[in-house]
Amino acid sequence: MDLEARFERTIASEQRVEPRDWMPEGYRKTLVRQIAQHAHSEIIGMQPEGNWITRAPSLRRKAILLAKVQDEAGHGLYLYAATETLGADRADLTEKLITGRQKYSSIFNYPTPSYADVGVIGWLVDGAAICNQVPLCRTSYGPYARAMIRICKEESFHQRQGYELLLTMMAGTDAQRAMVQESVDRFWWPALMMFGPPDAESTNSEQSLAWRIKRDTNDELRQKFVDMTVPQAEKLGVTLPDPELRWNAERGHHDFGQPDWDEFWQVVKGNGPAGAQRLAHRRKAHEDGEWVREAARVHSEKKRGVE
Ligand code: BYC
Repeated sequence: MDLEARFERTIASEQRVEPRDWMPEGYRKTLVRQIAQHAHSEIIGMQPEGNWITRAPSLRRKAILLAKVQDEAGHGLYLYAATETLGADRADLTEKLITGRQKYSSIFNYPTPSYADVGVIGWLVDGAAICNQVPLCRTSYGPYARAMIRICKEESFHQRQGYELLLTMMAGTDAQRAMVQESVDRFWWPALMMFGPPDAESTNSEQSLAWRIKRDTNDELRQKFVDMTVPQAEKLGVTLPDPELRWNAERGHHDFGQPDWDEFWQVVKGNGPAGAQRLAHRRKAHEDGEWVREAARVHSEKKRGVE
C-alpha cells in the first residue's frame, strides 16, 4: 500500500503512529515542535515553585513541593525522550531553548512572590495542564501518548496538593485568605492563556487536529477549564477576577471575558515579567552542568576502550 495512504488510514482508524512508521515530514516537525515546547515548559516550570522549596513553612510542605518539582523534571525527560524517537537531538533542543529559538509555556514567565502561589499554581496551572493534557493521552503519535498517561497521573496529584494547600490557607487567618485571593487575581488570566490564542488566531490547530495530534481546539479546552474551575473557586471561597463570568443556561456553559491577548503575545515573544530571569537561570544551570556531561562522555569512551 502507498505509504501516505497507510499513514492516513492509521490516523483515521485511531491507531497509533510508531517511530519506525513512515510519516509526512510536516507531521514529524509539528510533533517535535509541540513535544519540545512541552518538555521545555516542564523544565522551566520547575523554577517558579522551586523558588519556595527552601522557604516552605513545614517539613511536610517541603517534602510535597520537592516531590512535585522532581516530577516535573521527570516529565521533561520523558518528553525529550519522545522527541528523540522522532530523530531530534536533546542537546540541540536545549541549545534552542537557551538561545530563545524555541518556545515554552507563557505561564512560567510570571513571578511567584507569595507562598500562596505554590497552591494557586497547583490548582490553576496544573488544573489547566490536566484539561489540556488528558486529551493528549489519545494523541496519534504512540510515544507521546504513552508519556502523557503517566504525566497526567502525576499532574492530578499536583493539582490536588495545590487545592489542599489552598483549603488549609482559607481555613486560616484573614491574612492567609487575602494571600490566596491576591495570588488568584494574578494567576487567573495567565492560566487562561495557557490554552493558546483564540481559535481564529491558532495557526497550527487545523492541521494538528486533522493529524489528531491535538484532539480539541484551544477555545474548547479553555471553556472546559472555566466550567471545571468555577465550582472549585466557590467551594474554596475565592472570587475569580472576571466581571463577565456567569453561568449561561442556554449554552450549558459559563460565559467569561477574554484575557489580554496583547500581553499574551508579548510574553510569548520573551517579554514576560520573569522571562529573562527564567532563561538566564536555565542557561546558567546548563553551563554549570558542563562538567557532568564531560565526565559522562569520558566515562563512556573509557568503557568503549577509546583513549
Ligand atoms: N505559551 O497555533 P497555536 C505544564 C504558541 S507544561 C507559549 O494554537 P499549538 C506544567 C504556539 O507554540 C505546559 N506559546 O499552537 C509544567 C504557536 O507558535 P509556533 C505546557 C504558546 O501548538 C510544570 C503560536 O503560539 N503544555 O503544564 O497548536 C508545572 C500559535 O498557537 C502558547 C504543553 O506544552 C503558550 N501558552 O497549540 C506545572 C501541552 N500557546 O510554535 C504545569 C502541549 C500557543 O507556531 N502543547 N503558543 O511558533 C499543546 O497542547 C499546544 O502546543 C498548545 C498550543 C495548546 C499549547
